[in-house]
Formats: sequence, C-alpha cells, structure tokens
Amino acid sequence: MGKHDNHTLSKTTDTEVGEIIERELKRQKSQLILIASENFTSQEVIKTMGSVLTNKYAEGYPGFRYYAGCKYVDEIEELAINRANKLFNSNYCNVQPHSGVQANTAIFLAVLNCGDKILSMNLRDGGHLSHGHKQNLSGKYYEIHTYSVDPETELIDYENVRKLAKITKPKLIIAGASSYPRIIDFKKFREIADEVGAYLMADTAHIAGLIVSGLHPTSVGIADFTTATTHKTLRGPRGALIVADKKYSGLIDKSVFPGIQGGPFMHIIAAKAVCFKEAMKDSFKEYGRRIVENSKALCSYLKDEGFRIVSGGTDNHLFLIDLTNKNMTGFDAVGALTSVGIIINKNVIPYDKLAPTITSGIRIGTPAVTTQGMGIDEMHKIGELISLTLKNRKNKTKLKEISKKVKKLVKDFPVYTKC
Ligand code: DSN
Repeated sequence: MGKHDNHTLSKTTDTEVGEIIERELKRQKSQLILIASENFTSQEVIKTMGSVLTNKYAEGYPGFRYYAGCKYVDEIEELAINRANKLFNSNYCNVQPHSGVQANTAIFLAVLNCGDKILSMNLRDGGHLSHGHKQNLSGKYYEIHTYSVDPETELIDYENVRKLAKITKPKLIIAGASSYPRIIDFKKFREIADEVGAYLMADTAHIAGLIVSGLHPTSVGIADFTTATTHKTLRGPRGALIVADKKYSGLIDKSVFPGIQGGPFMHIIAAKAVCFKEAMKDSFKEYGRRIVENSKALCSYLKDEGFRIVSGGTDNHLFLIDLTNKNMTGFDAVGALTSVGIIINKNVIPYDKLAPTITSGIRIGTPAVTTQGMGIDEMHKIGELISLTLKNRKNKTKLKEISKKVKKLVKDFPVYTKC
C-alpha cells in the first residue's frame, strides 16, 4: 500500500500562517496533483521535519562538528547515512544537501575548476537548469556543451553523445533529466565517459524512488557521482543526497560543507532517515511498480484520445504531451486544467520553438496520485477528464461539470484522512 492513512497534522496557533496552511491543505485535498516532481510524504516524515532538531547548529560532520552539543544530531546523521547506504547499496553518501541543485553544485565544486567543460542534456530536451542554464551558476562558471535527443525517436542518441564527447572533451558528463520519460542507460554513459576520460554524474532527482524499487537501472557503482532529491519519487522531505564511492568522500564532504552550505538541516536529515527506512519496505517497491503502471496507463489512454506523446510513450513516472497539433500551448493547457482542479505543468518538449514560459507541451506524472491509492481505473478516468478539458477548454459549462467530477474523484482517495 502506498496510501498513508490516519494523518493527523498538528496545527499552528499563529492564525495568519495557520489559515494559509489550512487553505493549502484544502487545495491538496481537492485537486488532482499530477506534477511529476511532487508527492505526498508520510505523516512520520512530516512529524520529524517539525521536530526540535531544527534548533541545533551542527556545521561539520558526525564526530567533527564546529559546535558543541552535537551528540544526538551525530547519531541522527549517522543513522541517515547508514540507511541511505543500505538503500542505495553504496559505501559513501552525503545527506546534507538542501536541494538537488545544491547536490549538483557540490559535485561541480568538488571536481571542476571555473571554465571546465560539462556535457549535459539540453534543457529543451529534458535536462535541468542546474546542468548548465546560462542564469544558473553552472552556466556562468563552466563551459557548457549539450546533447539532444534524436529528432525522430525523441530518445537519447548515445552515438551522438559519444561524438559530442569526443569533440568537446568534457571534464564532466551529466546523465539525468527532469523531463525524460524513458530509461537512461547509465552504462552507455559510463563507456562514453571512460572513452574521453570524463567524470560521470547521474542526476537521479526524479527517478531515485524508481531506482531503489528496482524499476529503473541504478547509476550507483556506474556513475562516479549520483545525486538525488528525497521529495519526488522517494516520497520523503524536501532535500537531497549525494551517493558515490568512498574514495570521493573527502572531496564531496568539503564541497558540501563548507563549500556551498553552512549548518545542515538536522530536522530534515532526520526526516530523510525516516524516508530511507520507508523506502526499504517491500510496500515501497510495490508503490514504485504502481507509479510506472499508472503512468503507462494514463499515457496510453491520452495517446488513444489523439494526443501526441513525446517519444511515443513512457518507461517511468512521467510523460510529455506535444500540443502543437491541438492549436494550443502548454500555457493554455495549464490554464484550462487548473480551472477544473487538475494540476500539471507546462513543459518544453524536444526541439520546442516556444519559450519555456509558454511551451508546446505539458508534463504529467503519477507519483502523488499513486500515493493516494489510485490505480488503472482512476488513470482512465483522469485521462478522460484531461482530454475533455483540453477539448472543451473554452466551454465554461463543460468545464464546470468536469470540475465537479475531479472533486468527486479526489474525495474518494483522501491522503490526509483525519484532518
Ligand atoms: N522543479 C523540479 C521539477 O519539477 O522537475 C526540478 O527541479
């Protein structure tokens, strides 16, 4: 079971803040959350994030802190590290990065000098801001070269990656994406990195939960560095971690602290430990299996409804729809879907001619609705509601009817049942 029962979220007595949180809770309870990077974390994770551990400064690492009084937070961080290593089958990890961007940045700082070359996936084709966007630190401090997906298949063209790697001779190759619906072949990336003497970093922010469930091949033991967020498919607190071989421990630890961060968030590290334990359970493997099953079911329903699916389908928790032939932008689609309570995000698609603020596509993901306990029948209902909304986006009466159906569907699958 992926569903979290018996949630009792405690309320703040600061009414101004409390009322806003209450409204956000109501929103989460009444809308269909199909943002591929969002999820509903467990009550245990939420409780742990709200613990007194937030009071403690602990710059440094267990046993080597710059503050006194770290006996118990040392125990917490050691527990989180041991659980992460068990979960990812690794011999070293750093659980302090506050976010995926910071985990990635820590790797850059660890192995690159300003001006060194990175070869990463084009943002338009599925890459991430922190892989070299010109406004991100990565794009400002390093020389970025990008690979694209094949224009026909919309899959990563490994031969082209190899060719580009040989031409550009990067010091670091990044494998990983924030909107790529297919399996990433980390072994092929390893071969390419070895051929040109580059480091390989796998950014598994989106797929970490699928990796630990055995639903996606692991990058651990293949890439030099694996970064992951803990709040997406891993379903933990907002944060990140880095997994690598222990020969890199000194470099990475220094790079996270004091390199790019100060005091670690001990309450979040504790919640990461809770998440890692939850992710070791057989029920989490089953959850991962159902995320992918649901993603495939929703994707294929919408494909049958006449929507063009980028790369023709999905192997993971998300898929992309190209709206070009529907005379609609991603921006338009988000507006219509939000109006009926279906929350997705606009997304650039391979070779997109439109700006990231407009986009030709949308990205849809199933981690959150799968946590709610929805299955294939519900995916078909959601597919119908999405299709009807997009086809009737200017028909207010129709949109009102759809909105009622969305509310009913979500009500049948409560996440937080006691609040
Ligand atoms: N914002 C995350 C996503 O939605 O994919 C990535 O940082």
